[in-house]
Amino acid sequence: MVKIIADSACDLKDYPGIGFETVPLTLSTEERTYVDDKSLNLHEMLDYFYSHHGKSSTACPSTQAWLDAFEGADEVYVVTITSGLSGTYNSACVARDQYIENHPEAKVCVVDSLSTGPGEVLIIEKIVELKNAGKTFEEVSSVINGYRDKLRLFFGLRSLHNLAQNGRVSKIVASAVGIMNIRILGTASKEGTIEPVAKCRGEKKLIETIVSEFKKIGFKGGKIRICHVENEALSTAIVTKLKEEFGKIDIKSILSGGLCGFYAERGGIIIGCECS
Ligand code: X90
Repeated sequence: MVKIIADSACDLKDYPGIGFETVPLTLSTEERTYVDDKSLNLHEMLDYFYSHHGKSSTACPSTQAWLDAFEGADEVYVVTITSGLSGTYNSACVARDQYIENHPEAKVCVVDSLSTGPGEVLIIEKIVELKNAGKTFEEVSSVINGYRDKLRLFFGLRSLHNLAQNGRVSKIVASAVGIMNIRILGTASKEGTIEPVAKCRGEKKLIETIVSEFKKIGFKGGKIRICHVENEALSTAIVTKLKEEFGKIDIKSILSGGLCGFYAERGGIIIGCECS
């Protein structure tokens, strides 16, 4: 049996027509833990974290959680959030080694997205496409990292508070935001870490800057996937603008899950695109 397994930072709940599962990260304060699975209520979770003034943190899936998801499969593809910001890739690799030790006939390929959310989605969709085209494990695993390297990720955030509090971005970068109406536009570096691009005053300016960044990287109309944190209006405006600029493109937007929602924060948007 073939399984495609991603951590919950991919923001997908299901993937009909293929053996797809997600393994949750968790989000905690000293008094409560949220499991980022299908039953999570994003709105309630965000309300809780905004009303909570103590420390909050997140944790990657355990090796055992990955092993439980692998069970029953002899061909596994795992897609994880960037190893530059999370231990998730590492725990998946430990699980892969253990699984192969116990099931010597099994094949497991772990892909470090060097990205998150929509970047993971694009990789998952590519694996599905290759498998549906009848490609073998060896064929898929030999091309998938090359595909990953052609992806780009941008994000527009209203606040970097949770990223800074958890040491994922420097306090200096974070202090630049938080001012009314300022959005920070950032990108994933080649190493899968956060790289600030620009500060934008208001969403109109943010959208214009996103378009100019897409031009700068030589975007030619590849696939685009978006996740937003309760900001349908911004995602719709970005979709409209990108279609206007680049013509007929395959572009889809979804609501974020818990992990990306916590870090990108309310109003935030994350955009992944193919860029050859
Ligand atoms: O292991 C853990 O506890 C998870 C830590 C995740 C930390 C960062 C998640 C960021 C999600 C923010 C904007 C996108 C940045 C992506 C750059 C590669 C969303």
